[in-house]
Amino acid sequence: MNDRGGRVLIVEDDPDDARILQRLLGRLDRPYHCEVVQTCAQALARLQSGSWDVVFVDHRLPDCHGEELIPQIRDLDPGLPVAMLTGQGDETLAVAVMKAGAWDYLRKGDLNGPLLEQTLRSLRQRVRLEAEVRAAQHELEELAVRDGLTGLCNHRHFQALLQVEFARARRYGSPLACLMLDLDHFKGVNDTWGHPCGDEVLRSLAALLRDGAREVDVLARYGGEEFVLLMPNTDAEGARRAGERICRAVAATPIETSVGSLQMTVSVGAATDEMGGVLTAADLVQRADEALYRAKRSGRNGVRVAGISDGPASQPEGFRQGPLACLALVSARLERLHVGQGGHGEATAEVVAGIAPAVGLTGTGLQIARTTAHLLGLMRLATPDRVLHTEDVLSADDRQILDEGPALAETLVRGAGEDEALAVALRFVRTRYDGVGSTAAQVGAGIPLASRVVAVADAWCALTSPRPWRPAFSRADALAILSAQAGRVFDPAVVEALGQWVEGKS
Ligand code: GH3
Ligand code: MG
Ligand code: MG
Ligand code: MG
Repeated sequence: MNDRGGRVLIVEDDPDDARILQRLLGRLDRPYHCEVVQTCAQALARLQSGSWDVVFVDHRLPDCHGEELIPQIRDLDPGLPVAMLTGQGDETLAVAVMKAGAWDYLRKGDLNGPLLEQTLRSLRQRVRLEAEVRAAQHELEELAVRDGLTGLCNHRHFQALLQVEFARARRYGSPLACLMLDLDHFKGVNDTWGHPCGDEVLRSLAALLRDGAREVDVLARYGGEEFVLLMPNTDAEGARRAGERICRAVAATPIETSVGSLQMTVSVGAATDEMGGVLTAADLVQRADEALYRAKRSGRNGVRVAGISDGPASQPEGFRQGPLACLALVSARLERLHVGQGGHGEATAEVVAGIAPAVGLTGTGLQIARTTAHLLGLMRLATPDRVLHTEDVLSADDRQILDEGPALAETLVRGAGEDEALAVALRFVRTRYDGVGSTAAQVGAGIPLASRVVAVADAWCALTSPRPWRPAFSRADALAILSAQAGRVFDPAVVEALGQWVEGKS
């Protein structure tokens, strides 16, 4: 309904009443095109097939009451003005029809030109107001889910969609991949060309990513110059390929800005919910974030996949060329074959790196600890499932097999002429903090720091990964288990640092 009149549907079974209303409408300044129907069924049919600006509904109709029809009209079009025609002196009915969703009512006996004019004016006003409210609501809804700069889904909305996609993937047993993308050296764009130019780059990149994403993917601006892409039904290999495609596309596309065209690159970290230790949607994002960190460290403009070692291009750090480098490569390949429960060395090394700063493990010491973690992962591959996965108390023989791992690694390290400190770290990695059961003199702070850190990281990764006989422990439970053993099995300061690191990531 606009100021030039409009189309009116009159639902009225009394031909005289219908004619009066039609005549009055015809005499108004604005031309109203009227159509009369006699029943509810006819009214609904006409409402569905045409476009209307206002509906007048009689109270008593052959096939239903007006107040039964009104809610059905509301369902069809909540914004369509409906006025009820009532008999004389029936105020109770008037209240009932307003409750049913009518916008106004007219007493047939009072019907005259000026009253009709006034009613239509107030209906028009309400239409305008409702449209304004709807537009404001729409804008609010958009603000709540969209990022203002790029138009992509915002961080908060992404978190909601992530929960939905994660639950869906679990329900249907299909893999869900998460890619974290971060522009390389973006600060340089701001510093050199100014913040507005940086904004242009972010907008262009968002458009580029949107063009490349599938309909089912969820693409969001995660924050600053970080984006996240959720890919349903995508496994680790698919995630890697998608990440590589994005890297290539960004590197190959000059980004046009007001200062000229700029060449940007992105780094990508990918993870899937299929890898061990991913219990919650937040774990998935965290793994992708950690992989992104690796992608940055390995030189940017590339993809790293959580739980999958980097292979020949970047072997686990700390190995020199030689026998150990070969073994590390073999173990990385083997772990790749067992992504579900493998990746233990890699995961442990990442946890080591996470908690190291808080306990003052830096430089060479940190590198030794990370290498120790990788070697433990490698030794796990050679440990029979029977020993790794038993629920029972280990037999003496099995216990020996388990303890042999670090000892074998130590022998390898010495044989390969690697760092003596690495050999020592390996020797003490299974030594309890209180020294119980150890024949060596080293106790507490006498045990190398690298060994104490790896011991905690190793236990944490084992607890938070599922095993055939038990699900993974939640982070809170795993922390509680380790805390209960702090001071006896584990260095309390390292357990404390782990707690802080875990908290910082959640
Ligand atoms: P790296 O390759 O390690 O990721 O380096 P970088 O420079 O991209 O990363 P860093 O995290 O140091 O810098 C990110 C910069 O992004 C810092 C911040 O000022 C800028 N930034 C964050 N949000 C916006 C934004 O909305 N617009 C613009 N123009 N800059 C932003
Ligand atoms: Mg009637
Ligand atoms: Mg960043
Ligand atoms: Mg960046």
